Amino acid sequence: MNQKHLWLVGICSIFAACSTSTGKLPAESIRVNQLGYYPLQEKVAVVDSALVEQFTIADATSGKEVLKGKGKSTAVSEWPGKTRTTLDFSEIVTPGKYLLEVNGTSVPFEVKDKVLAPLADAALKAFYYQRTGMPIEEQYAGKWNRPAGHPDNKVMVHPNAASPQRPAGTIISSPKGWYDAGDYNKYIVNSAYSIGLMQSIYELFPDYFARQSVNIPESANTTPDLLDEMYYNLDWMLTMQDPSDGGVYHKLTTPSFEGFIKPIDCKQQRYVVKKSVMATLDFAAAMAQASRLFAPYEEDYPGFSKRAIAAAEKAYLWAKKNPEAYYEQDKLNKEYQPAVTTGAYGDNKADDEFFWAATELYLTTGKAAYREDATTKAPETFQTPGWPSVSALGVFAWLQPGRELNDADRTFAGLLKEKLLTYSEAAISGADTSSFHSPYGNKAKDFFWGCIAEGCANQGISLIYAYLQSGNKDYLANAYRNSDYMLGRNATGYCYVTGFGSKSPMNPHHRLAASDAIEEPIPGFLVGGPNPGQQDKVAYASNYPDESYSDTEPSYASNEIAINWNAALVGLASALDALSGK
Ligand code: 9MR
Repeated sequence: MNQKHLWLVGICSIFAACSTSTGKLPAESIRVNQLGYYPLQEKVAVVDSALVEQFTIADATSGKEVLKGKGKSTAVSEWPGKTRTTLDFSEIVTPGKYLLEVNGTSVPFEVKDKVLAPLADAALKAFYYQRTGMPIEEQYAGKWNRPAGHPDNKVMVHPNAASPQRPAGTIISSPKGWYDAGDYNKYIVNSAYSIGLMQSIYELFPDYFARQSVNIPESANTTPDLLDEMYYNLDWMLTMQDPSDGGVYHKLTTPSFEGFIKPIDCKQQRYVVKKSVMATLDFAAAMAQASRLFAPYEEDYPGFSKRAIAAAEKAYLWAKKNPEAYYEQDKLNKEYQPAVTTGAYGDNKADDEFFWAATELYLTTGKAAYREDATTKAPETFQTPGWPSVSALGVFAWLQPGRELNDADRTFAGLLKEKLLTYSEAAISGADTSSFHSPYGNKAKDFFWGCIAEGCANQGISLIYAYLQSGNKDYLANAYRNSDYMLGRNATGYCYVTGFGSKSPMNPHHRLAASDAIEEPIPGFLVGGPNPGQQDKVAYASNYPDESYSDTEPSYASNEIAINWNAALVGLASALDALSGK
């Protein structure tokens, strides 16, 4: 920077400082959880200014002041020019509507019971909107109804997936399932992982989900809606298993992404591609877990629990025989036509998938061979879940409260618990004085493609397991802080879920929403969020990692929606709602 620029920056910051200390703050600079706070939850706002000395809280209806407090300045952020102030009004425990006033500017917030329940419901309902191969009807979807798209009853075996029983060009039927994301393809790795994460949370809070009703076609049956929704995709996944050997095709896809057109206008041929070890193991894990969870629901899903475990065992056998069958799209494209350029979900480390699959198979069948594999593939350290890193799902399964374990298994689970608690202790350290008063969101490495789900929400979910294992409420409080971050108390001031909050994404990278001629996006979807990679090359307003977000449709790197991200949203919102009395 040259001298002249330095001088200008100096003058500007003095001017900014003076105008903030004396004049009004823009309302935008006051960041709250835009959905509100539970009565017993810690309540904090963050102001994008270092110069807030005091604040007041008034009852929004009567205008009467109910609290006066002082701001606490937070640690200076990693990025220049960003010093913020934290306002703590946790003393407000009475449900109601309030106004937070800072330097003459007011923003509303709410305190209420069940504050995240509508979000948890909408997050699950989002999967219904993503269903392929059936009409999305008005009685369930309101104005977002649409005719059935992508029947997937004439899917072609791609040359890279050819086998003696199914040569290239063989036509198979592989209907149902969810669209993966903003695109229209169906990917086993991401599907199975998303189901695994949601089924884990279901296993934690079965009573919560038994009471939930989100108005989907199966809501009237006796199975909880969450499981009904999982079934719609599990049923598709079963068709992706090659019956001759148990291997699972990596994905069902068009060669290249479709345009921003309606599902019914899509005409490209769809293919199943090479069977991969990742898809096969993730499939095995989710099916083995589903087999346990669906066992009580034989009436609605006759025979499924048995079918699921048989499919899982067959898949696992295939994976043991093909442990290096990675899906390497670029390599395959050099050998086979047509080239496939859609999402790769490539991953060349299978230990975590073996660990998760062996764990679920052991917990469902009790067979010693699976236990042996699970213990040898156990992770060295705890890592929060994400589609390429699924060991946490295995850890969660071992740590399921109330699971009956023998002594040896209890010892093994104890080791995993230690790893989870070591991770959690490090994660929450410093959160109290950090810029956003949260364990997530204070370091550059927190921001990447899909980080609001796979970084922020999944850290929250991990902390919930740590709380349930240890009883330490700090972990739970920090999980709530991550939900505050996701819902508005963050660097951009966005509540990152469509249809929720006062400032939320209007232009997600979502083909269904973009082609439906309805102004509002389909509600209940978590977008990927700030991503300094900015791979989509759209114009971002800032290059700071936590501000690298663009609410524009072409921004696939920061503003897409995806089933794995919504799985994280279902998990965090449902768990926090279920635990809100604690
Ligand atoms: O979630 C995926 C992210 O971790 C990767 O960095 C990114 C680029 O490979 O792909 C993301 O997944 C996309 C998938 O490949 C295709 N459907 C849309 C997904 C969300 O962007």
